[in-house]
Amino acid sequence: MVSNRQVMAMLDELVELTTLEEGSPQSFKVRAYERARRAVENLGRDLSALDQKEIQGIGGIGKSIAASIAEFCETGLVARQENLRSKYPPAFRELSRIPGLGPKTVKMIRRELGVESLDDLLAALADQRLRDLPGLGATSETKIARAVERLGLAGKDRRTPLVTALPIAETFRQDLSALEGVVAVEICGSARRFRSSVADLDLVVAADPARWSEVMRTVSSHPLVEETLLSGTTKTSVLTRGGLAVDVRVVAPSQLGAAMLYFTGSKAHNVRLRQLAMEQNRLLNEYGLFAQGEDRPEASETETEIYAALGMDWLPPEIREDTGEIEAAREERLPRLVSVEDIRGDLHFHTDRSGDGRSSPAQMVEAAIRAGMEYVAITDHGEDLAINGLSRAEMEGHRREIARLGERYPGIELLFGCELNIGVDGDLDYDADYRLGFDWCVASVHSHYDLAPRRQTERLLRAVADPAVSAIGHLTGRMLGRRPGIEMELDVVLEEMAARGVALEVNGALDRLDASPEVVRRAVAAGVMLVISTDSHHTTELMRMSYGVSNARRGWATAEAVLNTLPREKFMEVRSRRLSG
Ligand code: DGT
Ligand code: CA
Ligand code: CA
Ligand code: ZN
Repeated sequence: MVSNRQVMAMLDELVELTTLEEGSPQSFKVRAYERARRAVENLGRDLSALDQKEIQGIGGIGKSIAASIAEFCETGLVARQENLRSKYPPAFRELSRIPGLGPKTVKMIRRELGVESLDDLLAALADQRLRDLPGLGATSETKIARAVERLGLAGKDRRTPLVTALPIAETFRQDLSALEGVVAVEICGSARRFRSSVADLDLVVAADPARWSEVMRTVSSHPLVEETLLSGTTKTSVLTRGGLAVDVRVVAPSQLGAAMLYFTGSKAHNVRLRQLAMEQNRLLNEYGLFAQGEDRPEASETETEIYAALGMDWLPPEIREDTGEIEAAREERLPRLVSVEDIRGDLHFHTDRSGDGRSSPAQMVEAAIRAGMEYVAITDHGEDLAINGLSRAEMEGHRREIARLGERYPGIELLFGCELNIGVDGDLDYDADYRLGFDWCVASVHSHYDLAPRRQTERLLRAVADPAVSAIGHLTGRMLGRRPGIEMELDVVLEEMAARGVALEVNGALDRLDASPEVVRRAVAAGVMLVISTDSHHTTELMRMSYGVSNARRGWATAEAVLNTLPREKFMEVRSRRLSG
């Protein structure tokens, strides 16, 4: 049976393919697929239970896309998608994800230079063949080469961003969990450790051994799978159509903890644990922890039992990198990392008053209440963000609406906020006085990603120095796998933020995860407060909080380091103290 998630993956791929075909992400057809994808995302029912007429009745889905969805639900394939796939194979599609290479450009270099893959592109760059093409030049050649390098696209260590990999992992998890005899399906490897990119996915399935072959068959014949790379009785490796490798292992339920521990890694963490076991005359492997010469494990069913037997508390996967976590746990000085239950508020939050927001203020507030938030800062875009922002007059209407909502929902504190755009020289929206009228401002970079680090530093310092600014949003502006972030003198910026009491945002959007864990760790060390925010533009995006939390945990953040773990009264008090200087 086809899941809604699989339909969404199909529509995502059609967005990408059609962008190439039409030569623009703004084309009418591309937008129709995007609209349909959102409609499916927000649909509370299973698509596979509907016929074509009923699908067409869903708002946002037109006749021809409804037919494609019905075709997909029936056959697992869509003719249009198959045609485009053969026209634009995965190796070619990868090129269009490089910043500076739009769909028109990749098609031109294919036509003019025969560039079909990354290797071809690297060769063309090496021979300086791009600079003679219309619209390109030596500068664009350098930019493209640098983007390829910084995205880590070159060579064997090619990685897939978590934002692409996680939905695939979740699809396998759901589909395998539904099988008879399957007790648990756990996403392990670097995805569980929440690295922002993965080389491959690692899944561990605990199942009745009588059902193992059925599990392996289901993996190989999964609709997302292009090719089986390896198939055995307990391990199958497959390649998805998008080119991501997935390793699936089945184990007996009694061995689940040992397998999870082993396949979560990291390798360095595992090596240290095994050494530790050896020093205690024990053996640790993927089947369990064994006393010397024994066949029956001392511990194997849960990770907690194994860690306990080794003399430590369970370690959060996000910090299993051998950067001091094992010593800290053994000496009982491991900090208690922030968890999603600690979070009381969301401080970067949009409504449809921003051009890119998609739910009304009332819907967003109700969603925040459902998510258990005690306070939110509604931070729609300021006027400078050309297509999305609110003029001063619109902001005033918005202010009144938020005040009305505040009266209607006394259970939640609504802060009237703004996401200020940081201009090329650090200038901000509106004027200094007007900005001070907001309850909470997050200031973020949305343009000019290529300035020299010195200029980026100055730009940020100016924004940080503005008394209206409470937090810096998505610090580098990176889009994982698509756009490297800005480069700056990080320590200088963090020092200024600490001095002025400006918080650093950890943005929960999976394609941002900005600030990165490395920056989080340095920020906390520099005395900068953190805020973890969802940057939601729709009611379905509040769940990003858990991603932001995981990313902050990778940077060893505790609840005390995160401002929005404070209860409502305490938070309001701290905020007004800062405002009064
Ligand atoms: P990546 O590169 O993003 O796929 O990162 P991981 O950590 O998922 O690496 P992967 O897929 O090669 O292996 C998954 C886990 O399996 C790894 O985190 C630890 C474990 N593992 C793999 N190879 C070894 C090994 O040679 N020794 C030990 N102790 N563990 C290993
Ligand atoms: Ca992996
Ligand atoms: Ca692997
Ligand atoms: Zn935003």
